[in-house]
Amino acid sequence: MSALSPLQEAVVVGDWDKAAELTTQGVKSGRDPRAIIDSELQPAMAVVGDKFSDGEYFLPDMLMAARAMTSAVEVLKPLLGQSGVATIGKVAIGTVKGDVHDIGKNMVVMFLKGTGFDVLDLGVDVPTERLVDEVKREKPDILGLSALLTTTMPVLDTVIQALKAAGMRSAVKVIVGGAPVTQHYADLIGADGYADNAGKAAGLCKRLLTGKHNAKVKE
Ligand code: B1M
Repeated sequence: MSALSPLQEAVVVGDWDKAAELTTQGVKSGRDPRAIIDSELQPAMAVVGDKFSDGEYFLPDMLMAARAMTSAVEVLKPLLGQSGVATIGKVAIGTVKGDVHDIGKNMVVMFLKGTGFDVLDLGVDVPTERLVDEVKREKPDILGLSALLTTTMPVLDTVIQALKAAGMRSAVKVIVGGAPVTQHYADLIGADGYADNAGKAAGLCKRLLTGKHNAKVKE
């Protein structure tokens, strides 16, 4: 990646106060919150991932960067969470068992709320049995599943199989996402949709609930 912006630099080095301050400045100067996420914050986390892959960063460095990213996202949250739109459906969402990554999932939650969805955030490392139980109990229109590791990606399939075994598959649309997940994989496991970013995930959910119930939607 070329030179980092000051905000990206703050995220990459894990300076959470500065990340929040620079995000606040960006918003005050009229920048679109979604553009700050797409063009600055997400690429900064990709740099962090590369540094981890290269052996330059270790777990504590990733954690500090994650905290800086979260403090920046917290500044943007109220701006993205106010849609003023009546609830258009209910989405239960969680990161699958064995996976504690939640920044991307939290961004999807933010965008869903901003689009007008009622969101039940189930958190991270959510056991498959609990996901099935929540679908039975809470009756969401859509179940959103996030997986960030190649080792937890197959759990997306496990959840879909568990829903089938419980006779609940047709009761809920299932959408999947997370860095290693692809449209091809989503099709392979019979998910109803896939999105590669939070904004698209919210758009996908909206389309799934507005007349295209039986069609697979690609994002
Ligand atoms: Co982890 N980690 N991590 N990590 N971590 C990755 C994912 C990794 C790619 C880093 C690397 O090696 N380059 C690598 C995975 C390699 C692989 O599996 N191929 C990795 C690893 C190896 C690990 C550990 C195993 C490290 C270790 O212990 N040795 C460990 C696993 C822990 C576990 O889960 N069991 C681990 C731990 C951690 C921290 C806890 C330190 C921290 C997470 C903190 C947190 O989430 N609260 C962390 C971090 C920060 C990362 C990186 C650097 C950043 C992830 C992130 O937040 N990205 C990451 C590198 C990378 O992603 N390049 C990495 C920003 C976020 C906005 O993007 O989550 O992709 P993302 O979400 C996007 C889209 O994917 C999509 O929309 C989001 C927003 O646009 N999306 C959805 C996500 N969910 C969706 C759901 C949808 C739709 C779209 O529908 C439901």
